[in-house]
Amino acid sequence: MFEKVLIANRGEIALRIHRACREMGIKTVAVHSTADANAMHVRLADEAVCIGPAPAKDSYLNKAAIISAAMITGADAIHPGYGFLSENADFAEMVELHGMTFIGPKPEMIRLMGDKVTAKRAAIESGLPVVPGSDGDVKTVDEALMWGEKIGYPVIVKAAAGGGGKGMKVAHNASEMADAFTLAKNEARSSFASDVVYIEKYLQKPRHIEIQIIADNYGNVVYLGERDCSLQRNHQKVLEECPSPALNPEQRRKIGEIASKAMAHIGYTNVGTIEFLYEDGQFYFLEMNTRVQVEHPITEMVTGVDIVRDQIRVSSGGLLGYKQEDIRMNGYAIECRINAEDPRTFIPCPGQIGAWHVPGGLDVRVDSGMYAGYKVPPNYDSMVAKLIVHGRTRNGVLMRLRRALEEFVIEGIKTTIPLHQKIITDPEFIDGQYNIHWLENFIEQHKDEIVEE
Ligand code: MV4
Repeated sequence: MFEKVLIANRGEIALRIHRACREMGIKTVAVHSTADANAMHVRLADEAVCIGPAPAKDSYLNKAAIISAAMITGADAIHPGYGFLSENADFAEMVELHGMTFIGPKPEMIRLMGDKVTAKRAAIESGLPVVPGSDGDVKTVDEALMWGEKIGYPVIVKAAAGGGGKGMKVAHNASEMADAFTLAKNEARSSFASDVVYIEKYLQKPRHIEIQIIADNYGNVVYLGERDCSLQRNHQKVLEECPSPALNPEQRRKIGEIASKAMAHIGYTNVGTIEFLYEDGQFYFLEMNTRVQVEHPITEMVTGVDIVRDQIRVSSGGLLGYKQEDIRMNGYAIECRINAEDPRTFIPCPGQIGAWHVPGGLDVRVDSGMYAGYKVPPNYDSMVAKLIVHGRTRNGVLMRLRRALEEFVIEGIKTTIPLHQKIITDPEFIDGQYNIHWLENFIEQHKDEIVEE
């Protein structure tokens, strides 16, 4: 097992990793920017190293500074968390070249899944269902038109290097294809290093359902159920739930087994999430995330598995220690992402937190790096807390969530708590009747009713 882990991240995930390390008897090293000198992860860690100024590119994305900090403090592994360098294959390689362990999958896996075209090819080869489309990159408008005829409209043109919805354009018919293709290609070129694009049938009302998997280096792969992440705004998840209200146990078992088999076939190790679009009872592979995700706690609450602890264990060469038949889905869990934003306009509201009181009680978990008096810096993501609520039934969870949101006190900054309060009292949401477009329509229709107390 590792003796010392450097945590190459900030905020709640840095704390989450620190906590797992502490419980495993592992020493921790925090790294931080000058803007984060007073952050909780810096206070709690055994050691802390300032790695640069506030802009992420000079600190949390500064590979050389992070590796130097790890070498100087004698860390034997680096945990990248999510975002920042977590899916950077070059960084993972650099960590290994310096004789340390990157807590994540092998660099080749990160690279394979980072390119959506190669990821889709690997998905097909390993038996995952995919959206019908071009089997590789599409180079010209004529070729794009050919695929449009073949698959049938509407189609979507996507950047191979894509993510966060960038470089994505829908063509509803042949006359829209030239523009969609050119726009997607140009956006891909300016947002990423690559202008490679591919084409898929456009699904019009899918849900976003993802399967959590964990695998050790000895061929053991286990799936930990799914999360429904359909509630998004501008490709930012807002609320996630586990299990999905759209699946029954049989459908869950089927897709879970397909996902596990595919990961075993690819030789994937560590934690990972396989994203699917789900429409009319069918799953379609979308992409794979090769990191621990923001919403991993809902899976932990339902399965009882400590995902970050087990990730660290398998990274150090340990056995997973349980089999698929040991995993039981126990009840429901929902996570609300609470952001320092205006709940109507979503404009970030960094600033000093006044009063800070978190809800508690049975089956209520708050993951946050905030505290009373803390100054939320303007340089990073606006998420200030994750409220995760568990219960035996989905209705019970919604009741408990309503209570917990009411109990939450955050003064001094605006937050998205009122948005969550509005969402969870909506009849369609209560019925579980939603898809990836539901939240944006809901906000459009109800924004005047989203009010702060
Ligand atoms: C799609 C799609 C419909 N059909 N692909 C958006 C982000 C990127 N990772 C993939 N995305 C989509 N791909 C096909 N063939 C719709 C989306 C999409 C979406 C997916 C998941 C969650 C929210 C979304 C919001 C808009 C579009």
